[in-house]
Amino acid sequence: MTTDNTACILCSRNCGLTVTIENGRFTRIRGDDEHPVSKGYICQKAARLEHYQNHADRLTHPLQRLADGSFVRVSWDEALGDIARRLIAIREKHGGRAFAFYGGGGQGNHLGGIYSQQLHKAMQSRFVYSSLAQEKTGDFWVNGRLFGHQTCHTTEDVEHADYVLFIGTNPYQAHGIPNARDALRDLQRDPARTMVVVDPRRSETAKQADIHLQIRPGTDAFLMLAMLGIIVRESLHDRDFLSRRCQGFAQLEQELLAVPIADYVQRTELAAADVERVARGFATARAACVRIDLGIQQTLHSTLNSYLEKLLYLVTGNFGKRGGNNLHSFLLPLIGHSDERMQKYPRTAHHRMFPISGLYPPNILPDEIAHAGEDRIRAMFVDSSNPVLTAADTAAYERAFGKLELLVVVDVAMTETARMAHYVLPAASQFEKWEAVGFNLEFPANAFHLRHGLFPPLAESLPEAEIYTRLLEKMGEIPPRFPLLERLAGLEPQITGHVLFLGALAATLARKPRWQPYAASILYRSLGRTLPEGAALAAPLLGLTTVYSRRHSAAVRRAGHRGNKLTLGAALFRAIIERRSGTLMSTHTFDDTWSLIHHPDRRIHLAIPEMLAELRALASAAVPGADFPFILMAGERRSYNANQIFRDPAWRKVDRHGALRLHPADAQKLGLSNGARASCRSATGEVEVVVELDDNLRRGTATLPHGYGQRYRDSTPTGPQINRLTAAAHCDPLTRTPFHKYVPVHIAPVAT
Ligand SMILES: Nc1nc2c(c(=O)[nH]1)N[C@H]1C(S)=C(S)[C@@H](COP(=O)(O)OP(=O)(O)OC[C@H]3O[C@@H](n4cnc5c(=O)[nH]c(N)nc54)[C@H](O)[C@@H]3O)O[C@H]1N2
Ligand SMILES: Nc1nc2c(c(=O)[nH]1)N[C@H]1C(S)=C(S)[C@@H](COP(=O)(O)OP(=O)(O)OC[C@H]3O[C@@H](n4cnc5c(=O)[nH]c(N)nc54)[C@H](O)[C@@H]3O)O[C@H]1N2
Ligand code: SF4
Ligand SMILES: [Mo]
Repeated sequence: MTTDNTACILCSRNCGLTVTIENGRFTRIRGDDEHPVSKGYICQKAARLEHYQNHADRLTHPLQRLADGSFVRVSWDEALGDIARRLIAIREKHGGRAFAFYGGGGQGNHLGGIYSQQLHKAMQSRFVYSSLAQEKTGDFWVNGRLFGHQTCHTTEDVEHADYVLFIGTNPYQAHGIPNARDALRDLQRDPARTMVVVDPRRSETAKQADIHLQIRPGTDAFLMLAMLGIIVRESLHDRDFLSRRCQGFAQLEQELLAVPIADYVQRTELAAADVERVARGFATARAACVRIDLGIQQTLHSTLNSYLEKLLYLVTGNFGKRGGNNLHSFLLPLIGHSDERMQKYPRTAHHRMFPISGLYPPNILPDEIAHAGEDRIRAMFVDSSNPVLTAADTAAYERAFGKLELLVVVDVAMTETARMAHYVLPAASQFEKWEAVGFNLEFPANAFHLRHGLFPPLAESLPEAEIYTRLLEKMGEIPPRFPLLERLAGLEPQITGHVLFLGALAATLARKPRWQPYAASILYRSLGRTLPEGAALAAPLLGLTTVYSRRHSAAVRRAGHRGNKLTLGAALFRAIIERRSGTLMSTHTFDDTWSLIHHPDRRIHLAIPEMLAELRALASAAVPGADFPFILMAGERRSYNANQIFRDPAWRKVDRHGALRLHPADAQKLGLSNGARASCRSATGEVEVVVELDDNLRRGTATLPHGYGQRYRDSTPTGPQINRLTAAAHCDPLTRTPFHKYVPVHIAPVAT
């Protein structure tokens, strides 16, 4: 029996855990009090992690699919050798545009992504598709314009705010903010602080709120515009902040003054007095912040919504201050920057779609594979993702993936996507290797947690670092050993903090530019050999801590790390390797905000022409068609769903069917009672569901949970495959993020 530290991998909070292990199993899971952010906090889902670690559908060996659809076991050498040959052949014949990558990390595993991104470079492809581009790329695009770079990501200081506006998010279940349930309880208990929730459903969070605005679905853009209109008309905006820190307000102000407030409030079906009260309360609070999520990012006007929620805190000056919204620094770069106005970012062949933050949207992928053009996508890798179930239109994905000349899936389990692959490569689980995430989104204090492996890799499974490095070797991109670098890595770290090694690495890469894209694997194979057992794959962090410590040296020192200009990065690196409960990596000051802005004038550029045009067009926007009687929110976060991370349905303590929730009055009209079977049909497809009555819903809406529909041990799917109902074209016209929370459907009883 051993006790050890790790982190939960089920959502972006990655709470620190203290675990007890007996005979290769978790027997006890608690919060880790030493973790610098979560400080002992966990939710009920973490206790079930044994169902992720040990289950019957874990992959144990590389598999190759035969013509009849069955899989045979092959060796790593055979699998990677054949994959390398086929990739090279496709690259030579069709060029890099024939290759696409999907995924690269889920809720707990982003170190693997550092390695997998070398493969698209080897393939000379920029086509990276990711689930982030079905939720957050509208947000990133707006950040790019406001702050000058799409990596300028904002966070919210809920803990210190007097007034918190939650729009389209349910942190009680979904988390997304530090120690959500404690933070909500603190807000609720303090009479001096106000919590407002905008949600069509009386969610668990809404039940705790001072004010719940039970908005008509899909009308948040109208609500936020009405609030902004009220704020400028009543002169509640922060003139000093706007003139010192922003540009473009005069133009924006004209637009906001023209908002037909009464008309817009009416569209939301909220009471005008409530909207006024919230607009005034928010604008006049000492410190206020906005926290949003999928409820406005996956519904009508999603990119505009991202712009408007940011305007709420910017126009009121609740930015770059305690209790407001803030920029933060990243150690592990979760996202990139790709301004579509520059030519260098390739557009896709069929939809002519551009990347945002370097990512392409899953909604267009089936068309990019299935179209008849010579420049279609022919080969793909999918890693840490199950797009057949999680991207819009499952049937379209099944058809398109069936046409690929080569599909390789890297996963820990046999997923719906893996079942379609030519090769399935078994990854070691997140507790069988050192891992970390780039979800380090706090400000002013920011932490990083490198987890170490708790178990040996299952059977022949390998960490992604090893899989992709071996593949690059098979492709002839890099040699297997780097003797000079290996020698230097071992010689001097205690004395000079890796200075010699980093110098030699830079010289090697300058001499061999062909190797530059593969710095991660080179670090792994050289420096990695000198690190503690299992930590080799964390070697690329030395490069990242070096860059981070140069850029944010004062903040890194404030967090307690010591070193000079050359050695501070190595000191941070060593702290990260050694501290098993996570490391405080930086303590910024609120003044750092202005240097985190990328525009050369260090100001926020408020007027975004595309958004102002869409904002104006809202006035004449029709209420979307009423051919379908219900609006389905396809993908609710509940107490027992966690994306596709669990496959064994036994992990759930409740809601085994993933019920369709419906207002009792609607259910009665349809002749449906609790537990009845019903069909839910959209323009795209149909699923059969079990009904649960829930008077927290608005009439005319229904909800289905995210994260169901997996097959386990060749069973029929457990719970609804919700993306059989969603459509590729039902998405934001600019960023192509899907409207998963606004799916028009019919609901009818099923004869039993
Ligand atoms: N338990 C659990 N937690 C999770 C996950 C999980 O699978 N399960 N997944 C994680 C991931 S990947 C993500 S991205 C986050 C997502 O986290 P959230 O976005 O917070 O969760 P959701 O339940 O998808 O949607 C939030 C709320 O939006 C509301 N909503 C729907 N339509 C509208 C609308 O038109 N306007 C407004 N204002 N609200 C609307 C819904 O009623 C819901 O309460 O959760 C993370 N946490
Ligand atoms: N209709 C609808 N669709 C949605 C949503 C919705 O609300 N409604 N939500 C969307 C959102 S916000 C998100 S984030 C996506 C999530 O959907 P996906 O991008 O598909 O991601 P996950 O569900 O996290 O899938 C994780 C996969 O990684 C595998 N895995 C776990 N550990 C490892 C590992 O260490 N290595 C490797 N290689 N694999 C591993 C798991 O077995 C699983 O197959 O779904 C999206 N789809
Ligand atoms: S699922 Fe719960 S315990 Fe796990 S990281 Fe998220 S909030 Fe923490
Ligand atoms: Mo997500």
